[in-house]
Amino acid sequence: MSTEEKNSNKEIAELLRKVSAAYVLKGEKENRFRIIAYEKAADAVEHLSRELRDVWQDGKLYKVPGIGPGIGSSLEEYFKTGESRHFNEILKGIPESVFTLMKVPGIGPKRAFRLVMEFGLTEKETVVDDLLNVGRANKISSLEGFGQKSQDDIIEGLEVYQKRDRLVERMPLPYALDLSEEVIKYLKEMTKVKRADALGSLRRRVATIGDVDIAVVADDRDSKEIVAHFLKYPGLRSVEGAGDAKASILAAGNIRIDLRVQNQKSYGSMLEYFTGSKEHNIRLREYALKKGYSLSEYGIKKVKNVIPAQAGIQKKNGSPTVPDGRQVRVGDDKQIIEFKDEESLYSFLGLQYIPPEIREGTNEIDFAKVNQIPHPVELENIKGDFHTHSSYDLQPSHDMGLNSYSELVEKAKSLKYEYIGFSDHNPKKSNLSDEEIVTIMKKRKEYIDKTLSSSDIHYFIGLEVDILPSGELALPEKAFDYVDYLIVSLHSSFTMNNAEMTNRVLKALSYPKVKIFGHPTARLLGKREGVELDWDKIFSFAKDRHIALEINSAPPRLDLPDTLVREAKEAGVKFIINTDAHKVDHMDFMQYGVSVARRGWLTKNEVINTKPFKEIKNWLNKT
Ligand code: DGT
Ligand code: CA
Ligand code: CA
Ligand code: ZN
Repeated sequence: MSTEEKNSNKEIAELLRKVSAAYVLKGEKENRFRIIAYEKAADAVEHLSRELRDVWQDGKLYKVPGIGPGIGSSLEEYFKTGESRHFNEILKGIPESVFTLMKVPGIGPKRAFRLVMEFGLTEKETVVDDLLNVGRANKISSLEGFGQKSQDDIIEGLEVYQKRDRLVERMPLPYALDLSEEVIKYLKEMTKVKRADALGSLRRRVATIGDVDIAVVADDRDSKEIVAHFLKYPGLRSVEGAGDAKASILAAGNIRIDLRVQNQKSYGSMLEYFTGSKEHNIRLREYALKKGYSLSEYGIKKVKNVIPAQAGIQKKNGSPTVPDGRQVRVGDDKQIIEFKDEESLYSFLGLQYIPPEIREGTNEIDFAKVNQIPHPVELENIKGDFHTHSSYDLQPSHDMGLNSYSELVEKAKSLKYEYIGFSDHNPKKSNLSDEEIVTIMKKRKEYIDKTLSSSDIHYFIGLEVDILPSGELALPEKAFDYVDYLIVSLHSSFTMNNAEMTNRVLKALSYPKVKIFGHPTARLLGKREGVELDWDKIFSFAKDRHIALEINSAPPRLDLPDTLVREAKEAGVKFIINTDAHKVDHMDFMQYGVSVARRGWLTKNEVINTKPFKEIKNWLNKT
């Protein structure tokens, strides 16, 4: 892996992991809490959907879960000066090649350091090859504390590492979902597989996925056979590790797939554990511990005598029940309490059920304690799509869609929508005079009204308009008469400072008929970071002017990002979830946008396209 872009989340996460490893080297026992803290912080940074540096600039660094005063102040210094004296101090004397070796399966910080020092392998570019040569020359086995078996394991690990072409980037959610469905289908070819679920970040519907986690329900005696079947998955490239009830493989594209097999009796605990997030699990454990329980992927154990009422359980006929009446087995202190499903697990702990999408270790447990987790918006609540591109040629500034208005309408009907909005790109301004554009827009309206005169679902004529660098719109105001609404979007000139960009957007939002700010950060997952805006200003303007922020469901976008969705919600902003379809099939992307909304804690009340037609008309007329 090459060095990461300075100040990117990836670079920062790697840096934090290095510091954690350095503490391991300096004494695992004495530094236990530091090691955990740095790992936690690294995890949090890796899973952020915004750049940490921008979060810091917004003054919200300490709102990131896992970043406390100690790590936070070092990071501030790092962002300000490009270095942190504390990090430098800790990392002093540890060659970079140690950190490279730590990425090899089976090599931890201590062994990496020892091997580098023993054999003088300080070149990080060649350390993997160099160590492989040393191992093949049979020189590792004679080191004190290593031996033949260790040497073989190290060689194997190095070979696996070499085989990975390059470490894959995190992949956008929809692609990972497709892969998981394929694997689940394959696993279910075995009738002994009673149930299989995609867990981890997939189940939480995180915008990008590190690896795919799958859990299977089966009888204990069948687990070996199921693992063996998994290891024959046709897309398999290499096996990373396998045990009796779990295995990890690399599939094509170097995508890692982790499998766990567990029996039905304790599947609830497995679901919870393997869904994560890690941060949520840690908090849930801390919370359970306060009540005298210890939590694992197999169930809950009593760690000391607790008063049942504290744990939210009441005695009924002598044996405890969870509030919804489900029976649980509580035996002696050693006995494990098993949960078939997650509802009973959360309920046992006195918590409201927490939807997977918000299990991110922010404050969901506090909300669940007092029954305040809002009911998340669902795909079934969606009544229409306002961002669709047709094949109607209005000489657009960007790509046209592939299907006609009638075909889009048919698709909307098949999705049981009440209405649809058409938002072709604006006519290309550089090629046309204002008069020509007005004529094109007028003709388009006439065409749509004529074509769809007998349509049995409601339609709105919209347009997606480029926000020019000045903040002006790429559409003359005289053409506004021929639309019901405008979506304004950033499609060019992405590098501007925060203040300029904010003014640009605010200007664009202030035109009449602008009802939607399209894919607000303009990010492209894995390709382009989102633009930086003064979000508080944007949110308050949007709220006052009844402008919806779009949650764009297109797989490479998923924009507005979930963390900003939650902030915007708290600022009182309304949202609209759209697909940006360029053909009818794309209208099925709606589920991904709904996931983003759910991760942002939205209920259907904050999502405009869950409202009936009449309310939509009112909203469009509000200024
Ligand atoms: P990813 O793969 O980077 O997109 O994110 P996740 O959340 O899928 O993470 P992954 O695959 O490393 O682990 C899957 C779940 O397993 C994770 O969400 C929570 C659980 N888990 C993994 N490692 C730990 C751990 O060290 N402690 C706890 N409490 N849970 C863990
Ligand atoms: Ca995962
Ligand atoms: Ca995993
Ligand atoms: Zn579009």
